[in-house]
Amino acid sequence: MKKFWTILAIAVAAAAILLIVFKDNIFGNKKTEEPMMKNTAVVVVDELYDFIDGSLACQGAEECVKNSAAFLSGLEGVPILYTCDYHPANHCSFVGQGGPWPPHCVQGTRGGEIADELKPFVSEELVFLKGDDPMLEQYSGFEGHNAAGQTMGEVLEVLGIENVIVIGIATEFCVRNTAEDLLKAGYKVTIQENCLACVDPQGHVDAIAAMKGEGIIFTGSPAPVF
Ligand code: VGL
Ligand code: ZN
Repeated sequence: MKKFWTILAIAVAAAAILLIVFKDNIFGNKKTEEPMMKNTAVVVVDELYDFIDGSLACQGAEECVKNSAAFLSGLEGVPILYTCDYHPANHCSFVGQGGPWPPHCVQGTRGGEIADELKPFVSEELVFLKGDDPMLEQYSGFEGHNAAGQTMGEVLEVLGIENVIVIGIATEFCVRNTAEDLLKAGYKVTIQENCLACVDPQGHVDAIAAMKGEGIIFTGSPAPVF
């Protein structure tokens, strides 16, 4: 009889060990079953007509918009935030006011409109305007504001976002500044490299090298034009 109890004890112990070791296989692992994209948002930077076919048309912009639309259409349940350069006609960055740029993305003009291909993914409250102070250049969209006056930083916080995927135009100006502000604010930042366009191809290459050095992650095959 003693032998019976010994064998039973060993069997119970063995079953308990097997249960502990293989519990994820038996019951499923809650952690890895959570959707990968749960804490992720996408930020689409300045995919606006003046940067696509207008006064500041960027290299690779058509390809960038096409790839961006394909990328966004494959997402489900991921907040998609947009930044929009939104300048008054007398903005300090324009050549007429001593700045480096031709007039672009002037409020109320087609040049400041989001590309039609990306419109299906736009939610009004996730559009962040920037560069609307005539005296202030604002490449980063992180402190841009939506119609309700909330900044991108505030909205990302409310949404519980930890990972941000950045795409858009231009690599070496608004994409870089937005990505760097996100990184500084503590987000894990990934750039989808086939969804970029630039003012200057060498500037694009240099900006990517610098961003990689800072800890920004690059994914997606680069567009062949670069
Ligand atoms: C941008 C130049 C001037 C950009 C904005 O979106 O990268 N570049 N304003
Ligand atoms: Zn601008």
